[in-house]
Amino acid sequence: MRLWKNLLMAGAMSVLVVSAVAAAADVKIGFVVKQPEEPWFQDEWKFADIAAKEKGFTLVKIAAEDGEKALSAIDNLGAQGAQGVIICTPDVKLGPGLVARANANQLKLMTVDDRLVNSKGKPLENVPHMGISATKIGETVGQAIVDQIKARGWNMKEVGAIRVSYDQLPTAKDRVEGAISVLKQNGFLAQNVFDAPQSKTDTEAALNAATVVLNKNPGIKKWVAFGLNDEAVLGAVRATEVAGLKATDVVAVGIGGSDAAMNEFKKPSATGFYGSVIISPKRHGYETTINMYNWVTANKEPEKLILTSGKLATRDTYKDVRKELGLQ
Ligand code: FCA
Repeated sequence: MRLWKNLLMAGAMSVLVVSAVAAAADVKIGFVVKQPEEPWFQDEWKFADIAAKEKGFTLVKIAAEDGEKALSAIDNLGAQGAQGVIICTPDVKLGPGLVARANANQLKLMTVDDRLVNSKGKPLENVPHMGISATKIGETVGQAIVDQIKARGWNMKEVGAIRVSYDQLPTAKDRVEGAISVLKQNGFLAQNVFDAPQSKTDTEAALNAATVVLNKNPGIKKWVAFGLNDEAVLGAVRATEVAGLKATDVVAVGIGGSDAAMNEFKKPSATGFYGSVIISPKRHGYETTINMYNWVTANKEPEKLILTSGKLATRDTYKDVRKELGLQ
């Protein structure tokens, strides 16, 4: 009797296991990013791939550099029979359009990094989102800069700041404003903060924008720089080099910690790129994808808003910080 019961149980369990595996193999999830050439997004994809492999589902990676491509990526995923999509959109104002398109294709929608907004600029709170705690991370950038200004014995009132900006993106604005608030609290002069608006969020656009600021202010000999990511800040650093400033006269702190920053730290001598607040592509790639998988397979809806933290790293500490964050 006991034996029969055990055999029956075992049989039932194997049916369960087999059907769970079959379900995973049927799952298809899209991961759409706005800038596939940026190391941060490559890392996100890498960690999303790890999640897909672990659970045995298909991950479809799509690059969407503009709104048109983002919308057709959603249609494409729908046509392929995908059940969910995670997107870092090239334009957050596409929000309602993307939601409508995802609904029409019966796709569950989550956003990563950049949160969708409506026509009034308010976040679409119903779409589950994982972003960074932008203001706080910006404050960490500001504090690192203030500490270096003090360590180098500079007169705070004579220092200029390049604010590499992309204000149409709320997370970008929050990051730079966080940095500025800490600078001001420490006696940095508001009139010495110069806006360098990027036309797009890459190094070249930042270099061009920062060059204008430096050319307009030849009287300022010591500079700090910050922006939404490492690429933006590296553009400002390159501009200071072209302008003939020495690395010791520049304190620039980025956000990201992917290869863009690591390669700079690996250079034989220090540049003006003093540090980067390392954020977690593992959480943004792996965890978002697992959350979507659980939503698709177990109807477990993800938290509406998850904000991740960051940790300052310099050329002296980045190896340890990366290890600590599980990024090695
Ligand atoms: C935005 C930026 C990226 C990265 C991400 C977390 O999407 O453009 O570089 O910082 O937020």
